[in-house]
Amino acid sequence: MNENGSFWMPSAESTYAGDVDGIFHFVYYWSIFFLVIVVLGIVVFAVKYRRRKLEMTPDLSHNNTLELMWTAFPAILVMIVFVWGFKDYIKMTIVPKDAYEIKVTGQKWFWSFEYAEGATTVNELVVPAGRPIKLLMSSQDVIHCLYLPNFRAKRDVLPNRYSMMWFEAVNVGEFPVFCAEYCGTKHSEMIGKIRVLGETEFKDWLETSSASGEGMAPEEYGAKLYVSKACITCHSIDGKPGTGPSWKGIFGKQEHLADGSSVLVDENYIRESLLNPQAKVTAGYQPVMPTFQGILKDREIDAIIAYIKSLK
Ligand code: HEC
Ligand SMILES: [Cu+2]
Repeated sequence: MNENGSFWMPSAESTYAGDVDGIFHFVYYWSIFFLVIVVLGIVVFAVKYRRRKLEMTPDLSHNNTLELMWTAFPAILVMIVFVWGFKDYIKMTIVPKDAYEIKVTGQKWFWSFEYAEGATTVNELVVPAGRPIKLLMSSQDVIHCLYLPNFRAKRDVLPNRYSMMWFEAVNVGEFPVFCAEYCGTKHSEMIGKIRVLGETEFKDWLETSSASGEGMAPEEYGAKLYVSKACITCHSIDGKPGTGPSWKGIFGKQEHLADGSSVLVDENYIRESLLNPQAKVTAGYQPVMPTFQGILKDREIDAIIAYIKSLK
């Protein structure tokens, strides 16, 4: 397996990726082998035994050796695939005890990742290389599926229960993260990336990200969160409406709501829009704003409010 992957597979980046590819190629090439034999057999027999003149088919009912062969050989192959597959499945399913845990939340339509040290990221999973990582996953709404093709890792992410997945990255680099369970209009845009860092780079990253916002002006920090928490995917700051209303000049203005009433856009309205977005839905928009309850800390909400205020 070379660094850029093969024709069939992207590059292998986890400790068990080679095992997955091994069994995949085993099943795959045996299938091609049998496909060729069966198709060739059909063609050769069809030509060789086509009806030419009126003659009786010889009275052949069976052939013991042949039947034994075509039963035993596939049975052996199936057993090999079963034992091999089960062994690797167990390896991929049982999370190593010393794994570093990261909480993953899927919701329409982005991923968020929370670290015990306090850092949270949106659509960017940062992990150290050479250390088993346990992902503790759940969904805020519908079923999603976290898919890391380079790591041969994929598992459904469900509302109301946890699912788990682990992997250990072998190389430093950046690789894609997808949602592999159709989850609504923007399912195809539920894309993130996984950034694998060296052990010391990861420590540094974790330290700065967990303390982020300190020493920054609130609106400057808010501008950063606007991008890193993915508000930018639905809200513009130049007045153009997107999936959600633009933030330009909304602070202090009367906003029309879907139920016909109106409300003043102030600190409390913005806070409520973030934590309980469906409480007051802006007229002309679908109620698709995800809740950021549990994702944004108070400090971050304050910074976003300061940023929206600054967008005159
Ligand atoms: C998936 C798209 C989407 C994302 C991501 C999103 N929003 Fe929204 N947002 C909406 C929609 C749609 C509305 C209007 C409907 C409603 O009020 O619920 C809205 C409304 C709002 C409002 C009220 C605006 C007004 O004029 O009434 C605020 C404030 C807001 N969002 C802030 C945020 C922040 C902050 C983030 C990022 C942390 C964010 N949104 C991420 C879709 C989104
Ligand atoms: Cu999804």
